[in-house]
Amino acid sequence: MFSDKEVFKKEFIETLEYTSSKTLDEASPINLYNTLGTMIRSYVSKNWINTIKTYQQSGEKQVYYFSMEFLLGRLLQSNMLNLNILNIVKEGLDDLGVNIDAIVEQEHDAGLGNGGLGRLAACFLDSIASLQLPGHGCGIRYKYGLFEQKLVDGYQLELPDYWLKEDYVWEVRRTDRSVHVRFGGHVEMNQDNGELTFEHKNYETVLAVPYDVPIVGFDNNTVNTLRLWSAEPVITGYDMYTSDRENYYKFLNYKRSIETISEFLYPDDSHFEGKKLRLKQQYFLVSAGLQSILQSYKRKIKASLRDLPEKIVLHINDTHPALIVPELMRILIDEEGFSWEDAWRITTQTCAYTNHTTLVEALEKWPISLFKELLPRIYMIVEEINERFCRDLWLKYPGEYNRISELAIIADEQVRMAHLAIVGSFSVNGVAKLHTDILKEREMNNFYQVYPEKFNNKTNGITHRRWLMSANPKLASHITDAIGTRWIKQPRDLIGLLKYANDSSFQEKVSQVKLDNKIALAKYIKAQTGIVVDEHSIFDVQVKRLHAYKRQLLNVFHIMELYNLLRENPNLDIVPRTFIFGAKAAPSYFFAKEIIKLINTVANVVNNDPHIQGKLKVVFLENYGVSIAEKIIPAADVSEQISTASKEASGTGNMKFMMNGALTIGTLDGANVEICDMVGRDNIFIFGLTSEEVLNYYSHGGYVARSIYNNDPRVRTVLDQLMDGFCGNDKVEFKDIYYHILSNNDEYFVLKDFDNYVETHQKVDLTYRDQKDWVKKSIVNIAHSGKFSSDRTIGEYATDIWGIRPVIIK
Ligand code: 26V
Repeated sequence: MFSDKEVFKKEFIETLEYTSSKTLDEASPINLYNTLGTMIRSYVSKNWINTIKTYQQSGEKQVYYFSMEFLLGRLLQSNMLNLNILNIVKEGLDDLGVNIDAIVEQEHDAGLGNGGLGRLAACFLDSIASLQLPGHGCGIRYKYGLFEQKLVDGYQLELPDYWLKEDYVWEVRRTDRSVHVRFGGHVEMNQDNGELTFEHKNYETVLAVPYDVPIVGFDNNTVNTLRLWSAEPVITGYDMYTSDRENYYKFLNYKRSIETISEFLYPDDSHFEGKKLRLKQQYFLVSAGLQSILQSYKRKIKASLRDLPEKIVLHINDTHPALIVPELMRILIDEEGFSWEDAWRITTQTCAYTNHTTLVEALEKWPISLFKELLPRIYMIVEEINERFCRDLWLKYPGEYNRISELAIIADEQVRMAHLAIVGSFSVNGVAKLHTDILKEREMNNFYQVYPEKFNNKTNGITHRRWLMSANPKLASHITDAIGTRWIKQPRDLIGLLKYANDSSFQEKVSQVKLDNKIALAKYIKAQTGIVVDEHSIFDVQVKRLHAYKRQLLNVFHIMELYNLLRENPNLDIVPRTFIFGAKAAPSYFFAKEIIKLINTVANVVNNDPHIQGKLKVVFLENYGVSIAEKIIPAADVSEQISTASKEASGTGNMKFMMNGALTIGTLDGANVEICDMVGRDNIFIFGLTSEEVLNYYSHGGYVARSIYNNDPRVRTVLDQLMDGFCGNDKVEFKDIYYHILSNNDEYFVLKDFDNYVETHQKVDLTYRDQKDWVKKSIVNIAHSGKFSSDRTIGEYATDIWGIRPVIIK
């Protein structure tokens, strides 16, 4: 490690010359980025090797977190922060006349995830390493991450996210650790000394090549591994050098078809589609990951596979990697010669599963025909798991056909992945208290009755290192000035800020930081969109994926209502507001795309109407992702967390905003409930139906959206404006929204919650006028945000589920 900035500067110049053959004057920003990245990567390599060795020698149990998504964002700044060298580097670069932010900005976000689930996985890796826990990530190295969003005339356009076009400095290709994954073919059963054996024949082999990314812990020497798998053809000399043209083209086709497996991330996280390629991706991840784990287990740990549950845990992040259950069974039975009973004991004591959604549309159910054709041996195993499970159920619930068919893993010609994950795991957890209660009492109640001991809650968290220390360094520094540094390793200590909630000098500092962050965001908005926003207006932000249940629509309807009021009375006394949106819609989710167009259409009208005296601005920032979030969240005054109660499993944006001092306007949904419990009703703006009320309406009816339309003139005006070309739009442009609300009876209760939402926004306005009161509430939020650090969450996973302990790396 560089001991001081002089050493750093010298090494920086040397590395620059070595990596780019350029001097500082000649170097491009990307040259500078590669130089710094290469330096940091090489600094971590000693600790990386050391961590792997120490884990091996310690014989401690390790967790492998299997996830189809890791939404890492950029790594340069967070790695420097975790290595405690951010300041030395910043000062050294300043001396050299180089701006560190300009270098950091060069890194392309690793967008290997859709949203909440993928970002959670990334926060978890950061916390696992920072708590010195032996744990690693297992994922896919997609060639294209989540699409890049462009707005053209207010419409979303998707461009491929070719994030690897520059070398990715953090990865190390490990060809020597490649494994084979098999697809298709058929299974032959044989009798061997009275034992049934299974032989997989005529399969297609795919080479899985791992790329390892170091995961650097905070101020410790731990460097864990995120192993990302890439699909390649198995090349033999014959394939390569054949002189036969036809064979050569065949080979090229084959190569392409193999490489498709790790080509792109599926961008639709709202709708399950039974796509063969997606199932291929899932098995590819699971089989490659598991083979490599077991190979290293055998190489390093002298124990028998019988003891696997004492040595490793396989975590299943949502049902996407649930094939790990039958894959482990396959390896234990077919390759290691275990009996079914022993293999089942080992498997079910090794796997643990997290559920991240109760939306039925997102539940994975694979058609048997597709499953069987692609994974014949795995299908046989799933069938056997199902038969044995149903037999047990029959003993528990004799004669209850309906109950048993509801619980079955295979039914209606489909394989139900959630059922497989629950039956094959020793732990099933939800991601917030309310979500877990809904799983236990409703969505998975029949499973809860069978396995009450498996169910538990682990409320989500976010890494305060990225989302506070790195994204909002000025706030972090004021916090440290006030309460010392202990909060950095013990985020719960942020509670010490409560003492300062009424302290004028601290309040002033917090207000000033917020203003500075708003000025910086205003600059970004101007540069990106040309829109000028008033940094003294309330920055009211909703950034997250676009989904009907997240109700961006409720937000827009409120803006339309405010605008209508201002049109009627331009002198209306309101605190000026800037509404900021960021959201990607799944490419085939037409309703969501219509909402993006609506936001932009309303923005266009509002921002260009001189009558309203600039009291209202609406901004849609394109291509929302991790790095843009890091700019937006520290500048927010108001955090919009307005999902239909019961629908948002947890939410994690809510926690990021709170930690940065924004006040939440939200429903009692997901982790909002726990945020509310922590800060108290005085420090959060809660509105809307409760989850119980929503679920009651779903079960028993009784809600008629049209009667609200008929009786509330504000609602009628807003809805009619969708259809009368008021926004200068084509009259039928927003008809789907209109009919979704009025003809389909407003599935997500937008109209039902409208009145209360508007009223609650009036409270926001009134509260903001008393700046002292506002900043006090803001400090109370920051003070209570320690609970929502992913360090707390991971601590709970480690003790309650994984049974792993910290290992000190010297
Ligand atoms: C589903 C699918 C369907 C097939 C294609 C790709 C794909 C990708 C993701 C998903 C499931 C998405 C589930 C999800 O992201 N849940 C979110 O998880 C967050 C972390 O626990 C939580 O905070 C959010 O409330 C929850 O919506």
